[in-house]
Amino acid sequence: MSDAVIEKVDNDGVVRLTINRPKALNALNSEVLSALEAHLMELEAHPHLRAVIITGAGEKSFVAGADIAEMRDKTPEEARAFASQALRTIKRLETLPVPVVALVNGFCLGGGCELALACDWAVASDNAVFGQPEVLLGVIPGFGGTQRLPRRVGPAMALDLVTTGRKIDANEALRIGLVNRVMPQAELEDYVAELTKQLMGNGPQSVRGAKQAVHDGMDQDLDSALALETSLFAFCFAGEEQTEGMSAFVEKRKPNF
Ligand code: DAK
Repeated sequence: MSDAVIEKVDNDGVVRLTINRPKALNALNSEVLSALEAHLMELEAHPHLRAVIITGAGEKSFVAGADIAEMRDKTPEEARAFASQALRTIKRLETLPVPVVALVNGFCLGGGCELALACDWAVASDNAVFGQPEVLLGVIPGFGGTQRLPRRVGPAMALDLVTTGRKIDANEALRIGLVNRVMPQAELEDYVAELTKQLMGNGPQSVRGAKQAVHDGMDQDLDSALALETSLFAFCFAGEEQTEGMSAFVEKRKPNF
């Protein structure tokens, strides 16, 4: 497989994917997108997957967007094919049945921001810079930014970002709810390690169910979404995790999931 994306798997089922084009600030070209999709397809079949961390190589950038040089000469048909590949890949990331954490270590622009928006958690270094600067290049966000950004931060702030193309720092990203945490760069890795440890201490089926309820419910009307929640809640009682979790509480011990 291409080394445009590096995969590291640990024994606990935590997989780390590193977008590896540091000389181009990890911009997403076709090679990166194909490599990322191939890794995600493998992970979809991983029997013991517990969490995924996605980051960019180096200390300067998570992903500085889609590759502008590669996009420059595309025809509308080619642009559509490129966007379809990216949308499909980002959707695979979003629908992995485990928590996905974006470890945002620097520039997180355009397609990079859209990639982070598909993750369940975004933890940013204090030097991270966010934005959807596509309008400065004569295009609009094409990897889901006009849809996932308003769902994450609300339509007013999303419109501000996608129509001005302005960049925001990590603290503003935290304030508007684009990221969950901001950490000094030197502490980012330790924080994400702690976070994944905490997530993995919880029942894996419950975490999957909670993620599915939020994701699938967001696109439904409230009554349908509540019915979905009820089904997923009831389903918890069909497995061993609920018995163990509740027994552990009653017996005043830690659950062994
Ligand atoms: N694409 C290609 N190369 C990039 C890049 C990018 N997005 N970002 C950076 N690079 C490359 C630079 O060209 C430079 O390469 P060399 O000159 O060394 O060969 C290298 O990375 C280092 O960048 P700089 O020298 O510029 O580094 P600085 O620290 O000075 O500046 C920067 C960092 C992130 C502020 C700057 O590089 C920058 O502004 N980059 C572009 C950021 C950006 O505009 N990102 C959004 C890209 S547009 C659609 C499909 C997709 C999309 C839209 C529509 N359809 C199909 C409809 C998505 C669009 C985007 O994501």
